Amino acid sequence: MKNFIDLRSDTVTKPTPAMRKAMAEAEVGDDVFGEDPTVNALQEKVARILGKEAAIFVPSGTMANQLAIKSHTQPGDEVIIEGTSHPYNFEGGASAALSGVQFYCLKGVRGILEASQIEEAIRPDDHHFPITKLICLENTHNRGGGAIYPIEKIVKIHRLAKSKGLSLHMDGARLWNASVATGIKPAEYAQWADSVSVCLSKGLGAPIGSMVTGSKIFIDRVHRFRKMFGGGMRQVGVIAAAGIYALDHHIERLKEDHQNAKRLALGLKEFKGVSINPEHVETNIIIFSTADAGMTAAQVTEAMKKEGVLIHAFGKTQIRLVTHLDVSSEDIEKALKAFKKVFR
Ligand code: TLP
Repeated sequence: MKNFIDLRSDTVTKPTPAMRKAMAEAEVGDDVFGEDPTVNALQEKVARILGKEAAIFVPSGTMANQLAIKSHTQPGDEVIIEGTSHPYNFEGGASAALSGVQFYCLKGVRGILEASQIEEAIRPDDHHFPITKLICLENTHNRGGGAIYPIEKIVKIHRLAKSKGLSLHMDGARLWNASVATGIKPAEYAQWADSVSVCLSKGLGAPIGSMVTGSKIFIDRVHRFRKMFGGGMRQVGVIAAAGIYALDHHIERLKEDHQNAKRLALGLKEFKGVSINPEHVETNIIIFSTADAGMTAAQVTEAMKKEGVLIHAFGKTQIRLVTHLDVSSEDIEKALKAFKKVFR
């Protein structure tokens, strides 16, 4: 949407001129034959960054999560997951349809679960029950307002999973944000999970693309299912080049998105009727409630659009804002002026 300040998601970024140049100049081959040198370079790079044996390029974060779930489970298995997680809420029921698994949903605090909650949810070895096979975590947590999974909680969940013979998948669509905000390297997070998915097309600004990482054997299995799901692509180096460019140039700058998100949250807090805790804004996502302003999220969204700012209504009175590469600090000040008018 031209000339709008777009705070709906960090998925809306457009490739920069330098990224487009890298894409145009990419060497390509047929990736279904494993012959695309740019895809191979990207896969090796991401595996190295996450400290995993292997990585595979896939079209979307949804496919990354679904391939991981499919590769870890058998039909009828149970997957322990947080109730506001992405795979449970925003992937079209894919895990039921494509993997035949059921979710055991737990209530987290801003998306974050405790190992003790998970322990209680693990099924006993009894033929009445489904077989618990997998635990899924989301770092950062989207519906949790970009909440960072504290690493000590991840370690505890990892120990629990290993002691019970379960696999652990981390949806790291925004793991880069967690890493930049905490200084904890992506590989330090990734070492505690059997598989980690990451997105190149959110905060990092690539137009398309996600990765699944894990052991060589696991990624071979993902590769087979990627073909089955129709995710094998041909001369896809043109897109992989954008991912390589993003990893080289757009990770450190996520700090700016986090500062912009904090500024936005602190500004919003000043408006009567806005319920927000700026301390909860740890990365690039802001969630606030309009209930006390006597306005629905849809009304606020409509009014903001008239002011040239796009935002995302998340439920009846909840709004989500996401900062990213294509939103400057000046845009944040403009958005705050628009909110001021709307909440006056
Ligand atoms: N999330 C999108 C929407 O689907 C809600 C967004 O705008 O934030 N994991 C997480 C944690 C995500 O937030 C998303 C995208 C995905 C996976 C899926 O990625 P894509 O959109 O590439 O399939």
